[in-house]
This record gives sequence, C-alpha cells and structure tokens, in this order.
Amino acid sequence: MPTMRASEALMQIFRAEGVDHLFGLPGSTETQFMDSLEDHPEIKYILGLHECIAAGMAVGYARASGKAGVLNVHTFVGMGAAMATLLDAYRGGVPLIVTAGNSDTPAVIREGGLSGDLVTLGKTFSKLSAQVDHAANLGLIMRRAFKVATQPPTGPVFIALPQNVMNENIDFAYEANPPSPFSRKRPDQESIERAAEMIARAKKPVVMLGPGVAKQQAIPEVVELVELTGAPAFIPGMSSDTLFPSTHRQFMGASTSSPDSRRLTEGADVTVVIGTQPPAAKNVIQIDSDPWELGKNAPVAAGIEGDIKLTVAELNAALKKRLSPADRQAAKARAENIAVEKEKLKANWLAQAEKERDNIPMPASRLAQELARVLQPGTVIIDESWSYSPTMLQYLDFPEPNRYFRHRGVSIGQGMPIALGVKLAMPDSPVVALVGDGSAAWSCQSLWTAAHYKLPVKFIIIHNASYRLVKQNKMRQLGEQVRNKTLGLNIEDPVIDFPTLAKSMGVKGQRVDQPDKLTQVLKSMLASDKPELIEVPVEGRI
Ligand SMILES: Cc1ncc(C[n+]2csc(CCOP(=O)(O)OP(=O)(O)O)c2C)c(N)n1
Ligand SMILES: [Mg+2]
Repeated sequence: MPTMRASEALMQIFRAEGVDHLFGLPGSTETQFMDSLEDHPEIKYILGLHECIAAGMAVGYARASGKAGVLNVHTFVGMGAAMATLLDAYRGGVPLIVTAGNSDTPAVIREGGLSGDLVTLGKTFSKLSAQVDHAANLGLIMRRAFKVATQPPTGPVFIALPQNVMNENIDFAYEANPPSPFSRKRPDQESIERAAEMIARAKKPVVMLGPGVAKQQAIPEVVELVELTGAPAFIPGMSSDTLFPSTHRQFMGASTSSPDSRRLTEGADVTVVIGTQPPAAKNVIQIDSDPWELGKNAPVAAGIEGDIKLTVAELNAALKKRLSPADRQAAKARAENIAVEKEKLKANWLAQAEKERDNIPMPASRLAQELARVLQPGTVIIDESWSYSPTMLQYLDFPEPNRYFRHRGVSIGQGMPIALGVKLAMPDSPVVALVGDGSAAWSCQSLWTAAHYKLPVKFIIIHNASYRLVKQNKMRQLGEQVRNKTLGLNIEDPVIDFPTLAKSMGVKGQRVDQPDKLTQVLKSMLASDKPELIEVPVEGRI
C-alpha cells in the first residue's frame, strides 16, 4: 500500500466516491485539507463567501445531481455559521458530507480558540457525527459517512478532522462502493392488498404528494396511480420539489392554496399520502420509505413502509386487478370533473390578473405571465419568492422531474445558493432563481460566486422592500388591526439597490419597473451566457 499524508488519502476517498465538486470556506484548521485539495483539480472547489452560501450550494448540487454534496467549513464557527441551512438539510433529508477541521487532538483540552466539541455540534444536524481521532480509521469512517448520507432516509453526516490527524502519514488504499449498492425495500403484500381494496372502493379519493416522491424518483408510478383512481393530485403549500407534471389535468397544486381546491379535498373518503406527512383526513393510506414518518402525528388506516417507487408500482398492480370496468368508468368521470374544476379556477385567476395587468408597481401575476412566455422548455426554476410563490406557480409549468426546486425547510436565503449548486449539477439547463428581496439581502454574496465561477444563473429579485410573508402571517394571526404594525418588517431607508450591489460583485444588474419592458429585458437576460440579475418592483400590499 502506498504511504501518504492523511489529507491526501482523504482526497483519494473523495475521488473514489465520485466527488467532483466541493463547497466551502476555509480557515487555518483546514490547512492540510485545502493543501491536498489543491493537488486535485479534478475536484472543483467552489468558494462561498458565507458558510450558508457554501452549504446552500452543496444542497442544490446534491438535490439536482442525486449524489452527496460535500461541504468543508472552518471548525465550530464555520459549522455555526452554516447551521440554518444544515438544519433544513437535515429535516429535508438532503445527503451531505460535512467536514470541519479541528485543532490538534492533544490541544483540544486547552480550549484554544480554534478547537471545540465539534461532534456534539454535528449531532444537531446529522445522521452520523464523528471525529477521526486516528488516521488509520479515516477510510472506515469516510466509508460510513458516504453510506449513511446516501442510504434512505438520506441526510447530512458530519466528520471532524483534527489537524494532527490530517498531517499523519499512513499506508492507504480505498475502494468505494459502487453507486446505489443497497437494496430497495419492497412493501409487505398484505398492506398493499388492504390499501388497494380501500382505494378501489373509494368514491372520492385524494392523493397528496411530498418530497419523498422526488427523492425516490417515483413520478411515473404516482401519475399512474392518480390516473387509475381519478383522484386530484395535491402537493403541500410551499412544496419543495417537482412532484408531478404540473400540466396534468388532475394536478391541483398546493392543497391549501384556495377554498376552491379545498372543495376537492373535503369529504374525501380515502387520502393516499406519499412521501410526506398526512393532513387531518379520514382513511389515510401513508406510504414512506422511512418507518419513523408513518403515523407519527396522526392516525393512519394503513402505513406502508417501502421504497416509494416500488411501493406505488405494487399498489398500482394490486389496484388494476381489482378495478372493474364500472370502477374505471367512475375514475374517468372523476378525472373529467377535476379537469373542469381546474379550468374554471384558471379562468378565474386569469380574469383577475387581466384587471391589474398594467398596474404600477407591477402585480406579481404580470411578472409571472411575462416570464412564462419567454422561458425555454427545460428551464429549471429555483423558487424563493415566498409570498408570491402561489402566483408564480399558477403560470409556470413543470412537466418533467427536476424542473422546480425550493429549499426544503424554513430558512430564508437559500434560493440563490441552491440555484448555483443546481447549475453546477445541470450545466446544460438554463437556471432561473426567483428571489424575494429579503431573501436576496440575506444571501447576496452568492452573486460573487456566480461571477467568479462564471455560473450563468439568472436572478430575478422580487422587490417589495419588505418581509411581506411575515406581514401576511401576522395579519392572519392577529387580524386587520395589525395592518399598519410593521415593526421589523420593512427593508427601507435605505431601500436596497440590488443592481448596484450585483455590479459590485461582478454581475450585471438592472431594474425593470415598466411592465411593458419586461419581455424584452427578460429575453436578453435569458440569452446571455453570464450570470445576470434584474430587480422588479412588485406590488407589496397585503
Ligand atoms: C433565517 C430566517 N429568518 C427569518 C425567517 C422568517 N421569514 C419567513 S419568510 C420571510 C420574508 C422573506 O422576505 P422576502 O424574501 O422579501 O419575500 P416576501 O415575504 O417579501 O415575499 C421571513 C423574514 C426565516 N424563515 N428564516
Ligand atoms: Mg420582500
């Protein structure tokens, strides 16, 4: 076995595991790591100017590529700075390998400035948190890290790398597992038969979809289930992934988006929930690959554990055996009703949009309409438009998988870095990020990374000089009397000038406040091979 420094061995592990991009922001405890990484230009290092930017890029990269994203940060301070994104990545099951340098193991006891109990901190956002205390264990620990991150339920792992360990010389050889070496779990047949029986007898079935459908690439099977049952397909409000072809006549969008769509769920006699948590409903059939998710918050009539793709395929097969010609006819009639309802809803919102079309500031519907008109097929949208997201989703279509990404979780400011990570994973697809001004203010350093690495992501900043979603929620909670109570919710005095900010980071930016100029500006921005930004002042009334 060849002898090498442990930090070099680590790079060989990364290479063997198929890592081609590594995101980070280094400090002195990462000296050996960075020195060895520099000897491996085949692993492209992408610097983020804040740890949440680096972490967000790793998340976007992981979600778009299907591989683990790799992030290296600076001891406990780098971990702390990345935490908002890492906590969301943990809840959202994003496979990440997170590493941080630590000072020499004998020095940790001295509580020096760069050392810390990184493993305890790592436990808050990871499936596995460990420190490599002996260089001889590096291969074993990293093998486990890649296995644990990518084996369902997927998620982040954390590995601390003390400097003295990275400096050790070891005899080293490593063989990675092939991609996806682990079997997928089939559901138990009895549960499938019971669920199929319930669905076959249902008069008003509903299907609700969550991120598990995207993670386990189950869209074709889910489409078949929806067509067999004649049910409307819903996604959660603020959905995070492409879960269903939005152009399908039975796709009804977010379940909470309107009283009209609630009409389709009320009185449902069976609700099939796939890869997410069920709402309060009768006769819930919940399908998930993670047994913990089944029935954890609400009663379920059937909780089926299994790989989502395999499970829905088996459910479809069992259902087909049970459906009589009359059942199929009834399903067809249900589907037709849904299509009619969908068209009615569309006509309503289009009529409303038409009335406000030429208003200034521009309504979000106008921006969405113009954008939908100029986007090339195959464009990937990263949506961080918060209070405007439901409007954007009315106009934008996502007929194929991996065309829509929103962060899985809560933290603002993930849209811009996720867009960069997605672009790195899907270099041939146009990538457009729709970002609220509050979120863009949080993550504007992303623009520097876009310029530096020549990543032609197009940023559209939806500018209302406020945290409008929080205002809306406040009104919902406390009523009309708080309409003018906006403590901490306006971003004014000064209003942020994003085109100037972008220019300072090497990205061309312009403001478009005239609706009739939008098409032209959008077209030229989308045709450019460089990152660009436009700031669009949008109606922010609540
Ligand atoms: C780290 C973090 N801080 C605060 C919040 C609360 N929050 C949720 S949405 C939002 C507003 C986002 O503003 P913007 O991006 O401008 O979108 P808008 O609400 O104006 O549509 C805030 C502050 C959060 N989700 N995450
Ligand atoms: Mg805003």
